[in-house]
Amino acid sequence: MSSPLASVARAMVAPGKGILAADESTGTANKRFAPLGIAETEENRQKYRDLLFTMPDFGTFFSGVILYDETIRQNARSGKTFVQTLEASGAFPGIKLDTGVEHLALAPADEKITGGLDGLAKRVDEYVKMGAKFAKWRAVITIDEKTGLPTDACLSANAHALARYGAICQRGGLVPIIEPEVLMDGAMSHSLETSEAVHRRTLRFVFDALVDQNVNFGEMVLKPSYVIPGQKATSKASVREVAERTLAVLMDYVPASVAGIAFLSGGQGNEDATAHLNEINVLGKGHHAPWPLTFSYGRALQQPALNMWKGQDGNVDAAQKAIHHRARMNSLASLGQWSAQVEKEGALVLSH
Ligand code: 5MM
Repeated sequence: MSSPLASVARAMVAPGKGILAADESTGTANKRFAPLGIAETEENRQKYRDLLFTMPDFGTFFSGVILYDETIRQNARSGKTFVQTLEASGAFPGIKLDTGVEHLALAPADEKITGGLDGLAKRVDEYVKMGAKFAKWRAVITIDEKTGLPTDACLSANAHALARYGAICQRGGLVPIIEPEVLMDGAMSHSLETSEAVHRRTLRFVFDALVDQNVNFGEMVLKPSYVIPGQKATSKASVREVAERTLAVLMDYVPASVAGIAFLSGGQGNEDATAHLNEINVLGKGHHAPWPLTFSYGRALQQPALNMWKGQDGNVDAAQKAIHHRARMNSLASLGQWSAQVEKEGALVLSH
C-alpha cells in the first residue's frame, strides 16, 4: 500500500520533472552575488528567488524547490508567501535541514561532518506546519588520492547523520532527500577510477546506515553526484564514460525500491550536467534501471539566470528566459530526449 510520503516522493521524480536546488545559505547566496556586483542584502535574495519561482511554466519542469530557512519565511512580490507561490504552480516546497559542515574531529583537515541533528524533530514539525513536503541534507566527501581521503571514519559519520536525519524526517512527515556529495570542483584532480571507487564506498556506507535506522526507501529520494574526474584532473572523461560508471555504481548499491534519483550538478558546466543526465537516462532504459533519474541542480540551473539578472529589475524577463531554457533542457534530458541540436535551437530562440 502506498503511503502519503511515498506519493510525494514519486511525484518529486515524475516524468520530465526535476527539483530546483535554491537552498543556498545566506553566505553561499552572497558568494554567488558578489562577483556580479549584486548587493548582498535580504531584499536582493528575496527578489532573486521571486524571479526564479515565478518563471512561466514553472510547474511543468519543476516538481519541487529546496528552500533555505530565510526564503521559506519570505513573501513573493505578489504578496503571497513563497510557499503559496510554489503550491500554486504545482511544485512542492522543500527545506534544507542541515546546518552546514564543520571539521570532523580527529580526522584529517579536509574531512567534514554535516551538522543539524540537535533539535531536528522540532524543526521538522515547524516546517511541516509551514507547508514543507520534503527536506534535504547534504554530506560532503572530499577525495585526496595522495593522503587516501576519504577515511572510513568520515564516510561512516556522514552516513550515520544522513540516516538519522532521514528517519527523523519520515517520522515527522517529510520526504528526505539523501545527498551524499563526492566533491569534484575546485582544486580536485582525482581520476575517474578514483571517483568511482569513492562513490562505491560512500553509497555502501549510506545504504547500510539507512537500513540500520529503518529508513523507508520508497519514501526517500537519493541525490548523488556523478562519477566524474576532479575538475583539475589531467585526463577528462567522455559523457558516455561518466554515464556508464555512474549507472554501474547506482545499479550495484541503490535498492530498486528507492523512489527516485535526482542528481546534483556539483560545479560541472551547465551543458555538461544536461548531457550527463541525458546519457544516463538513455543507458538506464537499456539496462532497465529501476528508478527515475532526474535533476536537482543548483548552479547548473541558476547560473545563466543570475548572470543575466545582475540585480536589475529590468533584467527579470531575460533572466527568467535563461532559467526556463535550462529547465526545459534538463527536463528533456531526464526523459533521454535532449540533444546538442535541441540545445542549440533553444539557445537561438533565447538570443532573439
Ligand atoms: C544550492 O546550494 C545548496 C546549499 O549550499 P550551501 O549549504 O553551501 O549554502 C547545495 O547543497 C546544493 O543543493 C547542492 O550542492 C546541489 O547544487 P549544485 O550546484 O551542486 O547542483
